[in-house]
Amino acid sequence: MNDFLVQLAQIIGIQYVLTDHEDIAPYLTDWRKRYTGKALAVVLPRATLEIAQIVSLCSSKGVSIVPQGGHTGFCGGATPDASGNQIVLNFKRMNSILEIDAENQTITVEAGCILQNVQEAAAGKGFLFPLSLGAEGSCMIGGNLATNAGGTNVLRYGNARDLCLGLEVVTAKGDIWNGLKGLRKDNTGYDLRDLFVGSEGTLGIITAAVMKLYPLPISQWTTLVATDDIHSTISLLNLFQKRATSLLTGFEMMTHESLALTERHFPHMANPIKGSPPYTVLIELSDHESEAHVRQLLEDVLQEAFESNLISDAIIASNLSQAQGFWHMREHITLAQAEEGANLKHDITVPLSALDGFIRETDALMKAAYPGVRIINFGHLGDGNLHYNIAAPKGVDPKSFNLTNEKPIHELVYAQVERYKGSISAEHGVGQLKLEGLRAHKGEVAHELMKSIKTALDPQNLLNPHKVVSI
Ligand code: FAD
Ligand code: 2HG
Ligand code: ZN
Repeated sequence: MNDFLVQLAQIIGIQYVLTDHEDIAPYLTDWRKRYTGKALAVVLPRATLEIAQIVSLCSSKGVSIVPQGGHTGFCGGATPDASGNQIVLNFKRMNSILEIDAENQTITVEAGCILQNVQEAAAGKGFLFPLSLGAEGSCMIGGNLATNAGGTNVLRYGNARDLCLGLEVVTAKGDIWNGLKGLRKDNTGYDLRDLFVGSEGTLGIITAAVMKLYPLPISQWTTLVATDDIHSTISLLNLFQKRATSLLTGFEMMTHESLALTERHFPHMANPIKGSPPYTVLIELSDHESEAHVRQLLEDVLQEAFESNLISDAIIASNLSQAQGFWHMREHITLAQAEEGANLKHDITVPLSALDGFIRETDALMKAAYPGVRIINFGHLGDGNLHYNIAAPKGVDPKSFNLTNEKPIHELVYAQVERYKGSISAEHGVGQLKLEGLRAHKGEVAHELMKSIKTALDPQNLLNPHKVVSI
C-alpha cells in the first residue's frame, strides 16, 4: 500500500478504503453501462469531518476526487476516468436522517440517504417529500442535489433545487461550509447553495442538506388518457392547469412506441387503454380535501376534454394498486429500453408552445436520415421535458449502430433543440456525456463564466475534473 492509501486508511479506517479489483469494480461502471473507469481506491467515509480530511489530503497530493451517490446518473458524472489516479468518494455510509422539524416543515439529511428513505421518513411524520423518480430506491439525496434532479412531481413542487433550503459542503480546500439553515428567505449576497446545487460534484462535496416538506395529500386520483397528437395533449395540459390549478401533480406523456417496447419486455405492464393510441398521458391530481371532491373535478375536466375532442379514451384508477400500476408502466420505459440494448438518450426541454413543431420536425428528420430507427419519446410533458431516446432499427446491433451514429444523431437532436430555444439537459445534468456540447449550447460568455467559477472554487481542478466544464 502506498503512502497516500496509508494516510487515507488512517483517516477512515482501512476497511473503508477499497482497492481490490473485485471490491471496487461495482463502483466503476455507471447504471447504463455506458462508462467504465479505473480508480486508485474507493473510499467510504462516515462523517463530514472525515471528508474534509480526505479532501485536504488529496489536495496536498494532487489526487482528484469523484463524488458518488447511488451511481444512477445518466451522464457518467459519478464514474472515474480511465487514468486510475482518481479516488471515488462514495456516500453510502453517510445515510442518517438528522432531523425532522415539523413546525418549520423541513427535513435535514446526510447526503448518502437514499431518496426513498427520505420520502418514507417524511411520510412517517405525516409529511410529503415530493422529489420522486424511477431510481428513488437507489439514488441518494446528495446525487439528487448535485444533478438538480427532476422527476415526476416537478410540475407542482419543483426540482431538487426548489426543494433545498440549506446545505453543508466540503470545499476543494477541505474547509467545511455549514449552510444547514432551514430559511425560506435569505438575501445575504451570492447564493452559495444554488451554486453547489446542480454542480455535479465539480465545485464542492455536498455532505448534508435541509429540504422542504409539504403536508401529505389525503386524496389522489390517477388517470390514463389517450390523445391523437401533441397539439391536443398540450391543450389538455392547459385545460388541467386552468381547472385543477395546484391540484395537478403529474402529467406524463408516453408514445405508442414507448409503451409497445415496455409491453414486449414486461408483458404484465401492457397499456390498459386499448387500440394503441399515438399518445397515452398519465395524469395525477392530489388534494388535501375529500376523495369525492377531487374525483368529481377529475371527471368534470375529462368530460370537458372529451367534448372538445382532446381525448379519445380515459381510464381512472379505481384503487391505489391500479394507480401504482399506471406509474409502474410509465417508469418501466427506461428499464425496457435498457433490456432492449444501449440507446441514445436525449433529455431535453423546449417551451410547451414549441413542442408540437419540435416533435413533428425532429421525427421527420430522424426518420429520413436513419431509416428504421426507433424513436422512444416520453417524458414529463407538463415541464416541456422530453426523453427523446433513439434506438437502433430492429435487427441491427445497438452497439455498432451507436458507435457509427451517436455523434450525428446527438447533433441532429441538439440542433433542433437550439432551433426551438430549448435545453440539451433538462434534468439529467451534463457529466462527461454532454461536456463537449455544453460550450456551444451555453454560448461563449456563459461558458467562460462557468469556467471562472470552477477555477475560483477549485483552482487545483481536483473535484470531478472534466465533468460539466474543463479548465
Ligand atoms: P450519482 O449518479 O452517484 O452522481 C451524479 C452526479 O452527482 C455525479 O456528477 C456525482 O459526482 C455527483 N454527486 C453525487 N453525490 C454527490 C455529493 N454528495 N456531493 C457532490 N456531488 C455529488 N433523473 C431525473 O432527474 N429524473 C428522473 O425522472 C430520473 N429517472 C431515473 C430513472 C432511472 C431508472 C434511473 C436509473 C435514473 C433516473 N434518473 C432520473 C437519473 C438519476 O437517478 C438522477 O440523476 C439522480 O439524481 C442521481 O443520483 P445518484 O445518487 O445516483 O447520483
Ligand atoms: C424518466 O423520466 C427518467 O423516466 C429516465 O428521467 C429517462 O430513460 C430515460 O431516458
Ligand atoms: Zn425523466
